[in-house]
Amino acid sequence: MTTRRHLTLTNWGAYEVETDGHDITAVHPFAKDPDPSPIGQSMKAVRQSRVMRPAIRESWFRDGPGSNTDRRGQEPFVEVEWEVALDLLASELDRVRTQYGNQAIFGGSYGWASAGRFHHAQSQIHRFLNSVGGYTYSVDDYSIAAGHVITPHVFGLSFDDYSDEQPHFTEIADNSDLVVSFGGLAIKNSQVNYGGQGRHMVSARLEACRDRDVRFINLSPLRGDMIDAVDAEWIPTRPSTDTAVLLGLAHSLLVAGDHDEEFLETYCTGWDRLRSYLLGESDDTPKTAEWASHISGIDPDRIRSLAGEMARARTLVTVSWSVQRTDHGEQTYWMASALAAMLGQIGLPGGGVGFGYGAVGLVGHGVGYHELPRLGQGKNPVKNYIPVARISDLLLFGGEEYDYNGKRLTYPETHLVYWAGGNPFHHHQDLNRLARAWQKPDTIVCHEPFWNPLARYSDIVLPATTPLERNDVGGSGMDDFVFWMEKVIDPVGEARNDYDIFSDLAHRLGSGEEFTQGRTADEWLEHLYERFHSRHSDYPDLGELKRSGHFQIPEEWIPPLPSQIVAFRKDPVGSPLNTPSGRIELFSETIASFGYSDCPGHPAWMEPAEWLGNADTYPLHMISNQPKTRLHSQWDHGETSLNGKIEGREQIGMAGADAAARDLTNGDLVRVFNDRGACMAAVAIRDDLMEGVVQLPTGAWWDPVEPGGLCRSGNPNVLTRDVGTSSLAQGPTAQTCLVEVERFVGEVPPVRAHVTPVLLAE
Ligand SMILES: Nc1nc2c(c(=O)[nH]1)N[C@H]1C(S)=C(S)[C@@H](COP(=O)(O)OP(=O)(O)OC[C@H]3O[C@@H](n4cnc5c(=O)[nH]c(N)nc54)[C@H](O)[C@@H]3O)O[C@H]1N2
Ligand SMILES: Nc1nc2c(c(=O)[nH]1)N[C@H]1C(S)=C(S)[C@@H](COP(=O)(O)OP(=O)(O)OC[C@H]3O[C@@H](n4cnc5c(=O)[nH]c(N)nc54)[C@H](O)[C@@H]3O)O[C@H]1N2
Ligand SMILES: [Mo]
Repeated sequence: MTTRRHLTLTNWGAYEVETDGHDITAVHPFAKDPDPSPIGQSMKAVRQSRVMRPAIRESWFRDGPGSNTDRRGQEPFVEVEWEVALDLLASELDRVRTQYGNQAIFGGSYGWASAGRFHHAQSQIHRFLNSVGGYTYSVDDYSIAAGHVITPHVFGLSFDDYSDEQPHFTEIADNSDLVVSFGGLAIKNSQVNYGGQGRHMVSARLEACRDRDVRFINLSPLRGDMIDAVDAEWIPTRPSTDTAVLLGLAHSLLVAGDHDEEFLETYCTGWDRLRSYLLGESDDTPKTAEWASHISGIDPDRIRSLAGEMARARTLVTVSWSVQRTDHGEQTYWMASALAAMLGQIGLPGGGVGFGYGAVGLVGHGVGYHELPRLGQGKNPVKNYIPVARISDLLLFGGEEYDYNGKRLTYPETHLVYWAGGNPFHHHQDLNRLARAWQKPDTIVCHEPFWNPLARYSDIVLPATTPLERNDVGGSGMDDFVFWMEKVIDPVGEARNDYDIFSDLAHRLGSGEEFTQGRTADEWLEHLYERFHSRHSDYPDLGELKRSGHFQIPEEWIPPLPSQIVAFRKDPVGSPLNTPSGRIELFSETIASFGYSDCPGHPAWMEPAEWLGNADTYPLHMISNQPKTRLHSQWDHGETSLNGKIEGREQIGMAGADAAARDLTNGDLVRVFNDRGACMAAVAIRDDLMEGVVQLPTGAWWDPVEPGGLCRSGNPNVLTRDVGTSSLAQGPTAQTCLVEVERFVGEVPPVRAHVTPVLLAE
């Protein structure tokens, strides 16, 4: 038996994948990666739980669109020939667009899909749907929706542009004395990056900061959100109370006279309004350290002393993405920015405020954006869109109006949902609600490699290849590597590339030429790369890239990151910010003019819908953070993910006292529940978790015993709330969630998450 090795790139790093021609026999980390992710080992499961042939839900197949939609997820599938599936789907797409218009097709199709510049599923589906007349799309993301919407109001920069400008790690090591981190800087998250990365560097970068005596403080419910190597001080903080802590720090600065009045007068607008709110003049509640302590559980003396330490050092306030994935999540970023403004260090090296360090590997990397080959997506003639996390509302409330960032929008009526490269039954909150909303459309289509819950809950399931089954060029615009991703094995079963599926559909719907431009997938790769290479002739050509496997872009080739904030600091009049006032907006007339009761004109504390301050029926706050052993739901059936489970269930982290109060010990199977749903999990007693908080990672494939029933595998999204952050951003609020945990009694149902559904012959 001969084995071969092929280099590939994933969203969690690069690997050399070894195959005997059929199976994947070993996965070796990329030689240049100092800190590879264990997630890659799961790719050995490439043949497991696969969708082998096109499959159509039985009622849909027999009785047509809209039949027994309440049976989605329960019924067997009929396996059909590709030609049959594509004919049926093409005529259904045509029916919906003709009868209702293209806005009746929801093609937002949010999700991380896989690395690879051409076979990127989101690019493919959007290009295809545009070519057939368009679709209702989605804006923002699940990661940082509130951040995306609030940042331009405050800094006049898009969130992404602000993130590019915020101090990068080398600058922090060289200049910062103190990093005060809300939500920490979880190293497991930095193992992942959208589009991939050549090297995992965040641990090394943090160690460099430590070697330069940068002091770290971790305000978070989990001590493990900061690596041990930096020896951070952990200040346990109740979830969803960060805005109150930030206000308490701000008040402490103010009453001690430690704030930078000159910065606030010169560079900001609205300081008078925020000041009066801090002092309680506008609402009779001074935001004292005691007030913040009462809400957050942090000692008031520590809040005061920390404020003093921050004022007397070069301080960077960092806020993780997670802390805005919460009720009123906009306020955390706005208030962190306001606190940084009070410290007067915004625009100074290593000072100010930054977001999402460690959230993905390339935040704070300091490498400027560089171009890579990319596939054009065409133009979408449909103007309807939703903030991405309003998917259930879209399906439930077609025709109804809602607020979003100063606009009054209307949900269109949706008749067809089309997904490729994402998993709503992973990413969305309150899955039982989503499952009810999911019954509304006539037809739900997905391209999936695996029989995951999205595939199970679709009507038409088309088997897609994974990147291991195709050639591509890989890389992310912020990384300093480009990869040739070489096909490792032949497509599993009858799986086809998203591109080939869409090409055949486009031909059936009259847009074949527009979509394909007469090229095969491999011809597209060559075409895109050649076009890129004609502008960047110092890069290797495609032949050379194929031979070498990867190319490391020399640092001096990469354009420097922009620095509008630094320019503004130097000359606030000559280089104003792109806000209405030209300054940092501590009060926003624009936001105030929207008149939202859940998002006033300056940052404010508003009690979250669910938190430890109102935890009566459900006494525990559940954090559902990103899994260490997977990327979201991807490769949940692979070895790294399975090794993290106990008897096939996710582990729920609990403080010793909370476990003891429920007479629970390590490994016990429990039922985690609230009014929205229930799931099983296995107890893991942890000393790095604050009391009253439990932690259940996302990503287990949803596995309900019956519609609306107990999820056997431990998907926390059966418990989370599906309500937007506020009328401003309408972002997801997964972290705002109370639960109770009890010992599981009765017969233990076996996990069925990775089992293929019943498949019938035509
Ligand atoms: N409770 C809770 N929920 C959360 C979060 C949280 O913190 N707490 N975080 C949220 C966040 S930040 C995010 S980004 C989302 C992530 O949510 P998603 O991005 O939707 O999750 P993934 O599991 O990455 O889904 C990708 C899907 O694409 C499929 N796929 C991979 N490659 C290909 C391909 O080439 N072609 C096709 N057709 N399919 C492919 C995979 O099999 C997988 O099913 O989850 C969100 N959900
Ligand atoms: N291994 C792995 N890495 C990933 C991903 C993955 O699936 N797997 N997903 C990637 C994606 S899409 C994204 S968007 C990023 C997300 O990056 P983040 O949003 O930063 O990640 P989380 O893991 O959700 O949360 C990080 C920590 O925030 C803390 N936290 C939660 N709520 C609060 C709060 O209210 N206050 C405070 N102070 N702390 C809180 C929790 O202790 C949690 O461990 O991660 C990326 N990295
Ligand atoms: Mo995300």
